Amino acid sequence: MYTKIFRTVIIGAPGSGKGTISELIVKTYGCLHISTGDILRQNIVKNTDLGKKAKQYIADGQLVPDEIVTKTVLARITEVGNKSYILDGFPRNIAQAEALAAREQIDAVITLNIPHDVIIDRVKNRWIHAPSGRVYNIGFHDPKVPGKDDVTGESLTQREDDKPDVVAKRLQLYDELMKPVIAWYEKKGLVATFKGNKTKEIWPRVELFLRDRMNM
Ligand code: G5P
Ligand code: MG
Repeated sequence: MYTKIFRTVIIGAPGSGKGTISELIVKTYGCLHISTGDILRQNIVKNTDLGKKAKQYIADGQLVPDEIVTKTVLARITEVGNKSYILDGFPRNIAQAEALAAREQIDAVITLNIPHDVIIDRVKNRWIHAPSGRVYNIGFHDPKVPGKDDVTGESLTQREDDKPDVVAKRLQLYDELMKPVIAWYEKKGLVATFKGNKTKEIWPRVELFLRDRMNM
């Protein structure tokens, strides 16, 4: 367990493995995983005001408006307090990056660079347990009982935004909006990029990078 506070942002296209790598970071370094997508989907399941506002944007593969997401994520960071975390899905544009920088000092930015054709194949097989954010993938990380969450036994669902036309839109939006965000963090000397087709090849490199940055 790492004892100093270390704040990491993870950036990557839809389906690139941000959630999967974040969970490995959580298990290895004991930090918290803050995923804006998971927070929004949990609110949709609970039918909260936030969930009602976010639902259509997510289903259409569009960004939820900045003021809603930024307020939500900063509130979550306040709740977390002085703890290390990995921030997954935020920032999504320069305005969000600036709002985060005004509030928090980020120690490292991990970017995942996975070919789009690999991503398109992966998300077809993704199943989730929306209330918890647990993610499965047929043939890569299967649930113990087909179609059921390992912990609760509840039914798994597919994400509305994993339909092929929405995935294509999300990939395009990612390329357009995130290149400037990555360049913005590069100027600050924070970025490490990890290229590959498989999480099992990428994770050992991410682990070494973090170990080095944390001076462990
Ligand atoms: P999200 O939830 O942030 P995305 O699009 O950024 O969504 P996503 O789809 O959650 O990212 P991921 O987390 O990068 O993908 O990938 P993952 O779930 O870990 O892995 C993908 C699949 O591949 C999984 O099934 C996993 O098991 C499998 N997998 C992993 N590694 C391997 C491997 O090596 N091999 C194989 N075969 N499979 C593997 O955002 C969703 C929406 O919320 C809104 C937007 O509308 C957004 O579109 N939103 C925001 N809006 C505004 N501002 C923000 N900051 C927002 N954040 C979210
Ligand atoms: Mg995710």
